Amino acid sequence: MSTDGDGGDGDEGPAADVHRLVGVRGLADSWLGAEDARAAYRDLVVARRFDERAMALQRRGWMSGYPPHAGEEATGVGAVHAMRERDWLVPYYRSNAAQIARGVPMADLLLFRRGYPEFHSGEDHRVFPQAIPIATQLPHATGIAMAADYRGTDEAVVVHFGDGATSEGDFHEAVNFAGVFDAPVVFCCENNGWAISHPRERQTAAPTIAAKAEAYGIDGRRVDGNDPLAVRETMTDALAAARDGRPVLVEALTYRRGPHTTADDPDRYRDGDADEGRAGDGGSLPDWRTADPIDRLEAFCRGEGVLDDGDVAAIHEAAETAVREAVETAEAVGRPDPDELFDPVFAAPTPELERQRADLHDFLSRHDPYELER
Ligand SMILES: Cc1ncc(C[n+]2csc(CCOP(=O)(O)OP(=O)(O)O)c2C)c(N)n1
Repeated sequence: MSTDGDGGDGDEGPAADVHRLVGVRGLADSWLGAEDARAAYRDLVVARRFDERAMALQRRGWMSGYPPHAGEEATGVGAVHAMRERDWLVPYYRSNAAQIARGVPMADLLLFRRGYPEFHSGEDHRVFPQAIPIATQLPHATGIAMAADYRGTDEAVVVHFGDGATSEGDFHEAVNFAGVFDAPVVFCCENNGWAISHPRERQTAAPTIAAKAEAYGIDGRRVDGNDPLAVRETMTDALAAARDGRPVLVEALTYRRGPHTTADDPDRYRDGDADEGRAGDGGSLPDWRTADPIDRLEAFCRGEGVLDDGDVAAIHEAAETAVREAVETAEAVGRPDPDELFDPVFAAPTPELERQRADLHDFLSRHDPYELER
């Protein structure tokens, strides 16, 4: 697939450039099988349930903030299902679904949000910590890929980021380096139509995010980001190319349904009804706002005879149990020590850091940050 995204006639237009499976083909027209579809469904359901419980935990003051991913699960799940065990995942703050699919304990993800720095990573699963600053993880991903290449391994790297991140200098440096040094990395952009209050069409004048690949001499591809099977196909091809020294920029089209984070109120800057085709091109592509990845995959799997009522009920029940146990594990850990925020920053703390530590202790002596906890 090319980076072409600026219209054209008939099948040459942007819609034709978007790789899809659900709603377009059957499993018989893919190398994926019944168990692949079931596995994708299981991971989507767990990730959605995690998101719902995490939102509720934040609302009752258990953690200070949370960036929901409802509706975007398929991009992370599909990408992770394309990875090999020894590949590396470099996530950002909206990548919980990818991390869960990769095996990072859900309790750890919750405890990271609770304020425990030691619970931020997934070393056992070759998952880096979630990047909170925009795009800083991209040069890291290229560096990890270059290191894997120098060491002569066959490992590749998948890095996730939003559409807003593609406007950062770090994006340019990371993709440029990857192109020049043939780094085995796949840049997987989760284009959810918004960067907080900034809509996609104000983010870049480029016709698509994938089109940006051309400037770096690498391949750019677009995929239905609400279809984990299409994402898996695209990412599998992209990872094969990356292992061959040809990095790829993948643009997964999806939609941020909820607020940017629990601190955000999207009603102040967007009108859901007028938001049609924000991530896509209008016309023949699904409406990303309502094309729910779970509903779509479930209907697809039922049609393929891959899931029935009993399977669906069992998968939802197992997800409920897994998330409940993760929440119980996290809740049992107690409250983090605020000094842990400062201790790992420098070997010897700077005067400014000590001033900030004193300010925090002063604040905590006057306010109870856990007053909402029940
Ligand atoms: C370097 C940096 N600049 C600004 C911010 C504030 N910020 C947090 S999220 C965000 C928008 C990011 O949007 P996008 O990359 O599209 O990802 P999304 O949140 O939509 O998944 C911004 C500007 C930040 N975290 N880091």
